Amino acid sequence: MAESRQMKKILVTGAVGQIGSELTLELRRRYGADNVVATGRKTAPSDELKNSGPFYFIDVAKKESVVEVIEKHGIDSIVHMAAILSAVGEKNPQLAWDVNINGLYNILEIARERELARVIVPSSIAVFGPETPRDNTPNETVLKPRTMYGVTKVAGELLGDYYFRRFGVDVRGLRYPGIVSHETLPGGGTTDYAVAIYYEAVKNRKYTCFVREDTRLPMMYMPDCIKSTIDLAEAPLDNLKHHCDFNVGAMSFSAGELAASIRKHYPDFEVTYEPDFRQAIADSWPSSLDDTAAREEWGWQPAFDLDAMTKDMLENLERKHREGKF
Ligand code: AKB
Repeated sequence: MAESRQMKKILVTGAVGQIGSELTLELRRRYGADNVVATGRKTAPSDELKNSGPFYFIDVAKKESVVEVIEKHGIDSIVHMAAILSAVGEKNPQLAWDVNINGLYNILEIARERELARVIVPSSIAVFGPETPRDNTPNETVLKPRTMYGVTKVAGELLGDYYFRRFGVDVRGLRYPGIVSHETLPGGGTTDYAVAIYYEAVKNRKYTCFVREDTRLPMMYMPDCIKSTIDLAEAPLDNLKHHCDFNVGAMSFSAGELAASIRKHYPDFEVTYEPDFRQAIADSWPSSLDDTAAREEWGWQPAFDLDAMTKDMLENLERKHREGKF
C-alpha cells in the first residue's frame, strides 16, 4: 500500500501546453520556482515560463530524456500533462499512441523504479463513448470511446490504477472536461471552439463554429482546472477511494448558449455553424458529469459558471487585443 509523501521537487511534462503553462506557474508560486521543472517537446516556452524557473526539451516517449532531467534536479513527483488531444489524435493515431501510451508507461516506470512520491496524470471526458449515458454521466460507467485519444486515456486510467495497486505508486488523475482559458491556446482538441469563439468575438465579432449550435459538452474555466488538479494532488491519500478516474464537473453549455453569453456583452456578435469531423467526436461525449466522488473524496467545488467565465475571458482578451498580442 502506498504511503503519502509530500511533493517537493516536481517535474511538469507538457508544460508549454494550454493547461501545463498555467499550472507550472501556479506550482512555482506554491512550491518555489526552482522546485518546479518545466519540460516541453517542441514548442518554445513563453518568456514567463522560461524565465521563472528551469526549462528543458524532452520527449516523454524516450525514457532517457526524462531520466536525465529527473536525476539532474532530484525530482520526486511528476505532473504528466504531455498528451496528444482528440482532434490531432484522429489525424495521427500512431503519434497519439506513442506519446499517450508509451510516454505514460515511461513516466510510471520511472516513478516505480525511483519510488517517487506522486504522479499526476490527467484523463478526459474522452474516455466515454456513444454507449455511455450522456446526462449526468456517472463516475463508474461504460468506457468505450471511439477516438484514439479516448482509447489511450482509458488505458492510462487503468494503468495508473494498476501501478497504485500492484507497485504502490501514488498515481492520481481526473477527467478534464473542455478547458477554457486566455493565456495559451489549446492544442488540437474537439472542445477548442469554446476558446476560439472568445478570441474571434473580441477580434472580429464573428465566428464560424465547427460543431452544431445544439452541441452541449461539459466545460471548465482555467482557474477551476488549476485548482482541481492541485486539490487532487494534495489530497490525503487515505481519503481516496478512486485514484486515476475522477469526473470533475463545473458547467455544461451548448455552443448556442455560449454564443448567447458572449452576446450579452457584444449584441452584434454573429456565429455560423459549419460542423466538421469533430462533430462526431463531440456527439460521442457526455453533456454533463456526476462528480460526486471528487466532491466527497477531496472536496471538489468549482467557482465559475458560464457568465462569470465569459466576463473574465472578455476582460482579459480585450486587454491582450489592445496590447497587440493577437
Ligand atoms: C479535447 O477536446 O480533446 C480535450 C479533452 C476534452 O480532453 N479538450
